[in-house]
Amino acid sequence: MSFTLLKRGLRPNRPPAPMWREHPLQDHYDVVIIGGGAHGLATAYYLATVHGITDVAVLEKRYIGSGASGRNTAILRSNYLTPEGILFYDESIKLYENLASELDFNVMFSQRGHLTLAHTDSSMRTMQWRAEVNQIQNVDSRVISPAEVKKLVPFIDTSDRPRYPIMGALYHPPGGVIRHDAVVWGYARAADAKGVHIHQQTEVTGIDVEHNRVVAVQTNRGRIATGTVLNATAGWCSLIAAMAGVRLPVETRPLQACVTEPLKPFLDTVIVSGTFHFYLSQSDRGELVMGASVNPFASYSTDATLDFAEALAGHVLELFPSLAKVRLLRHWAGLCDMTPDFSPIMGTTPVDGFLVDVGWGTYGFKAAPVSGKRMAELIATNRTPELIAPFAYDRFFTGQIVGEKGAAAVTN
Ligand code: PYC
Repeated sequence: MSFTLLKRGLRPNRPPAPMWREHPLQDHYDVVIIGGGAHGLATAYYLATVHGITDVAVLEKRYIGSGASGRNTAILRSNYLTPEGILFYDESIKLYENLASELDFNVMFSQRGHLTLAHTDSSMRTMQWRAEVNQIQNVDSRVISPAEVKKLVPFIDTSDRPRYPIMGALYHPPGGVIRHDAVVWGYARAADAKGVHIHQQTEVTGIDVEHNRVVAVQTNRGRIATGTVLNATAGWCSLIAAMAGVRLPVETRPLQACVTEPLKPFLDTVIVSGTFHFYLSQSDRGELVMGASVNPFASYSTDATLDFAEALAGHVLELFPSLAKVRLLRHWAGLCDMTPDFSPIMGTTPVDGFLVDVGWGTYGFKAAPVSGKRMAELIATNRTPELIAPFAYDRFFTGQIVGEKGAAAVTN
């Protein structure tokens, strides 16, 4: 045992140093970011580190990471369908690959490979399509046979017993899982160290706009004058945008997920089955982390429902019958802001100084580093980076949509 470890072990129990500080709420900030999730905190971090803009407040109505950042199933991948989406998520994966050393914080990114199973002729065609578009963009992604699936996942049933037997899969080796809380905490700590103010329990109650320009944000703790506001919320993005008079083409749907009791490690890839409506991975703690599609109705409820758990379990057991006796441990829901084309809305809005990084549907966590970096660039330079230009708000008026529904983990 090293001397330092021994010294720490013998030291009287001291509470760990806080990872970010509390500050009084100032009555002015250069930039106000609404939403203390991975996107908002990443934007604050890149504003401070890359652009030297540190007079920044991140406002979070509960605690940081309490929204979609802490409620997703932590899957990362870049095997999308559109060239715009693939380039964008590929930059995110590259940033994630380096994030632990950049933040000096272990975010536990495990690039264990990602398998999207195909059970029908039409999904085989879509997988082939995705593989080809991915390869053109230099993203490692290929269609593999059921025998290769079995080699990667010995416990999966590749026989013709399941209701929809496995016909092949899209294999994406760079995909994997990450510790989502660590990403939030790592960005928060690094942003705080650069002077960003993180305000938890600070709810936005209004946005003041004068002559079509943002001038202030109203909160439950007071008014903040500012010329730049970024809406980086998930679940509430259309309500926040409405405060500035901006209407978003977004419908909010709950997405449920759950984990089982811990098991010995047996699964070291991420498994997705669109036909059976589930995705599954095993966490470092041994729990199986599972989810399915969004609820079939718009709602702000984060209730977990028995029929979801029942259906999910039935579908997982089709391909993993040996899990029949495994018990569920936790079950929760998060809120997903769905856009008509399943792509996000990033950039400026018709209101000067009011920017958005919203509408992430079920893809948001994967994009936190790249959207943070590129939104920070937009705020700092007043120029929209090429990588995010296709996701502009006005595409819904010009008709230049970026249809990414075909790359959804499961059909929504
Ligand atoms: O797009 O990979 C995905 C995903 C998994 C869970 C929700 N979305």
